[in-house]
Amino acid sequence: MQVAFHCPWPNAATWLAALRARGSEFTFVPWPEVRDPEAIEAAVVWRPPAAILQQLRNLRVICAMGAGVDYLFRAGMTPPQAPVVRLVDPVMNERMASYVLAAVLYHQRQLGRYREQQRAGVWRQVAHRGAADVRVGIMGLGPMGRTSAELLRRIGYDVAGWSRQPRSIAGVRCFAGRDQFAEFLGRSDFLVCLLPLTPATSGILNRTTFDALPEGAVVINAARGDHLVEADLLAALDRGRLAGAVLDVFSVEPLPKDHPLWRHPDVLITPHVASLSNPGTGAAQIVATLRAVQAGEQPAHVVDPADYAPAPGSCD
Ligand code: OXD
Repeated sequence: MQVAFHCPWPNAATWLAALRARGSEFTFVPWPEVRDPEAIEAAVVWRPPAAILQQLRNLRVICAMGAGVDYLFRAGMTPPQAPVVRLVDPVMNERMASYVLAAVLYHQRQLGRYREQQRAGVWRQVAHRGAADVRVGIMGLGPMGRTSAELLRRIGYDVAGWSRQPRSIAGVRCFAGRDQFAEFLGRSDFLVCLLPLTPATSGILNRTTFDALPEGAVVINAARGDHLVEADLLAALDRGRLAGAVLDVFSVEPLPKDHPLWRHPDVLITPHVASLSNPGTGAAQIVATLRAVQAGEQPAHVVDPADYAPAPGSCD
């Protein structure tokens, strides 16, 4: 089976080598070297230009090189016959969980404040709440949300989660659906967004959401930039409704140099690093998907296109 490969990342060569080593029965062809698009039966991609997928008319599967697949469902993007499979990787889940923990600790343990004090040579101890008194609310209880909730719970935080379908996680209070959203927000001192980006979740981090949080809450977004209405966040920070934000993802990446978020004292910015895909484990999952497709079987982790259709969809 010939497999087209499109990866704009600096470690693309490592990915290609990992795919070739694990799936030696497949012919992986980096996109610019594809000579006969009709012969390509599978694609392994990260944010490919629409023109690439449109030329691959005989695709049997599209393997996304990350957990989020929203970009593959933009208008005119994905050939309708090809199922999309996303990465579900325990290594990525752990990475996301440690990012969420670090973001919570940064605020809970006043690390930003101490950094400021250090610059001014100030020795002043600041009180902080213990984990049991910190209420963390995680939006999205897919594999990354669940792993994050479980890690925080183990450490002793008061954790809740919110998802479209009711979920059950030991020790975590689970809310579901729009009806329970306000109650969930009302007990979230930290609001963590790990939702997939769908028409139902785009812009969900907005003024109404912020106003439903406890005064002085902190927002953490490690999902997609378009979940957040940036102007609403800046306004909520400026009027003191929110105490801070930790942002890993942005509507435009890299974040433009003149963007006000860069300079806001209450915003901590990281450059989309919360849970980078891992070539070793990622290639293993992708090769398993290709083998399933070649054997005529249904691969694991196929995305439901209905969740990305322009009607209310997934909040997992
Ligand atoms: C992903 C990402 O979707 O890193 O995996 O953004």
